[in-house]
Amino acid sequence: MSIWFTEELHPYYRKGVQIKRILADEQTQYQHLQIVETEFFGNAMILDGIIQLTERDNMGYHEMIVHVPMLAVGRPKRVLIVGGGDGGSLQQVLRYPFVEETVVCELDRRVVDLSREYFAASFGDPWADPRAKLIVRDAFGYLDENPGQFDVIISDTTDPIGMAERLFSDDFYKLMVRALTPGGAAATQCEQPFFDTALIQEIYKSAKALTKNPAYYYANIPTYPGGGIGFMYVSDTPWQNGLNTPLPPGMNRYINPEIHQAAFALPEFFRRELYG
Ligand code: SPD
Repeated sequence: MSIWFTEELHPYYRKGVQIKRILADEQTQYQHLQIVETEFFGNAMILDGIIQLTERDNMGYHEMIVHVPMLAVGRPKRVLIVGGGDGGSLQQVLRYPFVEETVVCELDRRVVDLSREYFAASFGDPWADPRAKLIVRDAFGYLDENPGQFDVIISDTTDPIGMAERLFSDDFYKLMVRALTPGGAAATQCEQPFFDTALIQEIYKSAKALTKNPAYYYANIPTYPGGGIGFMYVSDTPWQNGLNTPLPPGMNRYINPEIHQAAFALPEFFRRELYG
């Protein structure tokens, strides 16, 4: 008999993955955290019933949310990851030898602990790198106390539901841009063009009011609704600067120069909605 996990992030759309076994299942202080072994996608993390990552397809997410702003800035030294307790973004940031410090500001310590246990085969142990610093707290306060501190900020969050909703607000974008150094760049988890058009429009409006060169880009991730997810690039520095910067040492599984450029090409219906 096969067991299926079905996700229903949107009331009108469902997707499922076949499960081999449940590896961890607990209610943390903040959320329902499950790690499962799937039939095809390797281990997967599910938070409050929503797939956050799988071993097989997370690379499109983590490589794109990290390398696009990192390459645009050129030689970033200080990086902040908001959320990202699974360590996937941290692993990618630490590939850059010139990065001196990466702060991960994650609310839920259990996400870090269980990820170290169940995703070591994919992410290694980036937390053991002396350049990694974990801060377990809400990102709003941390951003507020750290203006002008970070060359790159990655907002690697869950969906805008419950406690994470504020991370998609104009107030959050203001604090995030304020925490950047001049010429710094941020990239944020920015949802799905088909399902979340209005939200993305709002976020683009905030980003446009705060920086000169925001832009939306997209990656294919089969286990996310609609088969992929987008990111908002937020910076005065054009993302195209990154096309001339070499990727960091180590193996890429998703990004290459062609994908980097093509990710910013948007389907016409959505390009019109976003850029007019
Ligand atoms: N709809 C799922 C969106 C998940 C975004 N968060 C992924 C976290 C991976 N580090």
